[in-house]
Formats: sequence, C-alpha cells, structure tokens
Amino acid sequence: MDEEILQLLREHSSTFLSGEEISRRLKVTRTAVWKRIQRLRTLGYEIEASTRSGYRLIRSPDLLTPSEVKPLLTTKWMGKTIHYCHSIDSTNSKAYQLAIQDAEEGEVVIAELQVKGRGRLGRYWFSPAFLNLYLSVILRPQIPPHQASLITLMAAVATANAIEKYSGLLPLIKWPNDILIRDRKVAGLLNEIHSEMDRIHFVILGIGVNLNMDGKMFSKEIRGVATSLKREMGQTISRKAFLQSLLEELESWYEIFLKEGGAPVLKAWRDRAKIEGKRVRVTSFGETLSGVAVDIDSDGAMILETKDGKRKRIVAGDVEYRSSKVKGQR
Ligand code: BTX
Repeated sequence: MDEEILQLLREHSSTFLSGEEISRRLKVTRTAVWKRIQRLRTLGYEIEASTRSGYRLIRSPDLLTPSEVKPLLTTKWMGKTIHYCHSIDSTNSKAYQLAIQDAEEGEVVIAELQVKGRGRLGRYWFSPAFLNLYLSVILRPQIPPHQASLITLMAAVATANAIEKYSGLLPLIKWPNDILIRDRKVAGLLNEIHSEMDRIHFVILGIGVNLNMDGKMFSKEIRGVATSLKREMGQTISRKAFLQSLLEELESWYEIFLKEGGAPVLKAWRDRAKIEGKRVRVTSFGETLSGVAVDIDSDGAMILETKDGKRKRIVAGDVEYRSSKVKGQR
C-alpha cells in the first residue's frame, strides 16, 4: 500500500490530497492511511499534513524502491521488473532463485542492505544500508558457456563507463573485474552462471558500487584498499541517478555484445584495463605465478608470460599489480 499512497501523492504533487480521498481510492480506513503516512515518514519521505486539506508529498528520500527508480529509467527492457528488498542476504542469491523460477531476462534485484553480500571465491562484500548500490541482473544470453566470461568483461566495461559518465573520473578495470579509482576498489562484480555443457540457462550479473560511504564507514579490513564515489568526488551521490546510468550502460553494452560479438567488448575492456605489459603476480587455483601480462584472449582469459618466456592462460584468479610496466610496452 505504501507504493499506492506514494503514487497518489505524486500524481497530486502540487496540491493536497485529502485523507478521505486516499482512503476511498485505496478502499481502506482513514486511520490506516494515517498509519501508512507515519510509516513513510520514518522511511524518510517528507509529507506535509493539514487537518483541513490532507497530505502533500514534499520530498522523497534517495530510496531505490521501484516507484522511486522506475520513472527515471531510460532503458528499453532492463529493469522493467525490479524486485526491491530492504534487507537481504545477497541480491545474487535472490536473483538466482528467481531465475530458476523462470524470471525473465532483464529482471533486477536491488537491496538497500546485504547481510551476506558475496564477493568472488567465497569472499564477502561489505554492504551497509542506504549508502551504496547492490544489484543483480538476470540475463539469458544464447551463447556457449565458454563465452560467459565475456559477459563479465562487458559488465565491467558498462560499470566503468557509468562511473566515468557520472563522475568525470577515469576508473581502471583490474582483471578480471574490479573497478578501481586511484588504485582503490570502488566497485566489484560477481557473475554467476547456470548452464549445461553447451547451453547457458542464465547469468546473474551481480554488481556492487560504493557510492556514499565515507572513509570511516569502511570496515577496518578494507579501509586501505577501498574507496567510494563520494570520497573521490567530495559530494553526495544520488543513488537513483547512478542506477539509471548504470542500467542504461549495461543494456546498451549487452545489446552490442549480442549483435556484434566479443570484439567491441574486448576492445573497450583493453582500453579501460591497460593490462598489456604490466608486471603481475597471479594467484590461480592455489598456484602463484609472476610475470608480465601480455593480453586477454577472445574468451577473456589473461595471457601471462612467465620469466622463462612461457605463456600461460589464466582463466580465473586474483591479480596483484607489481612495480611499473615493462619497457617498450604501452
Ligand atoms: P572480490 O572477491 O573481488 O572482492 C572481495 C574483497 O574485496 C573482500 O575480500 C574485501 O577485501 C574487499 N571488499 C569487501 N567489500 C568491499 C567493498 N564494499 N568495497 C571495496 N572492497 C571490498 C568482488 O569480489 C565482487 C563483489 C560483488 C558484490 C555484489 S553486490 C550485489 C551482488 N550480490 C552479492 O552478494 N554480490 C554482488
């Protein structure tokens, strides 16, 4: 009912709407309306009340509810269905369940708070309430499973582009999919697939972007390695506006990928990651290797040249950048 009351108040934003009129339209008592108005106020909605004239919506908080977000969306299909959760274990887990139950491509799960936000390889994602963005998008690409990592690269490019468009800053992608500003992680992606040997059922694109966390809000363990857009820009970020920009970029890059294949995604990723010639230490499946990153291949795996001149293909793992690039590399 909250959404319906808000909808009515929005439709009459320049005038008061009487409690009687709201109760008639929603077929509930005036006391029920009053209780809901009180509840909306606790959520941050500023609603003026006058005994004679009724209620008027003055200001909405920066919540990510469908009624706040949808009017701003410029996408054609992505985010047309939004599953909003105030608090959840992980938006990826919820999106996975929905996808198993036949949710459609483009449905999005958004949460204000994740109590078990997940990172890659069993790690955690720090997800405090009302400050950042935690979302998961359900995709159903008709591609073979070995190309799924191109979807991850595509999502990293889209996220980096949204950050640049919003902030004017130049984020760097770190293989495979960390988004860094001035060497600190501002966003992370956790993409999960459900597939058979030769067919993908669905991909869950999980994206976390640090928007409004101040330095002291970061947990101790990540204070030195993480940042937020607010910290970098020195101003509060509108989560709704950023979400609009992110979904627009994601939809457009996904369509490019489906139409033109991996080439444009790989090119954009290379431009953003500048990986060629970087000295790296890679941990992959319990093994640590040092060398120089040569490139990524057409499936998104990193090609590493080790000291003995051998080339290795790294499909998953973590990368640590070491000192400067090798001479002669771009
Ligand atoms: P990752 O494994 O690359 O990064 C996790 C590591 O990053 C942690 O071990 C910690 O050191 C650091 N870290 C944790 N939280 C943060 C944070 N808020 N900012 C910066 N660094 C942090 C990256 O995994 C993938 C993260 C995906 C998160 C999204 S949120 C929506 C969706 N649902 C879900 O459960 N996960 C994804």
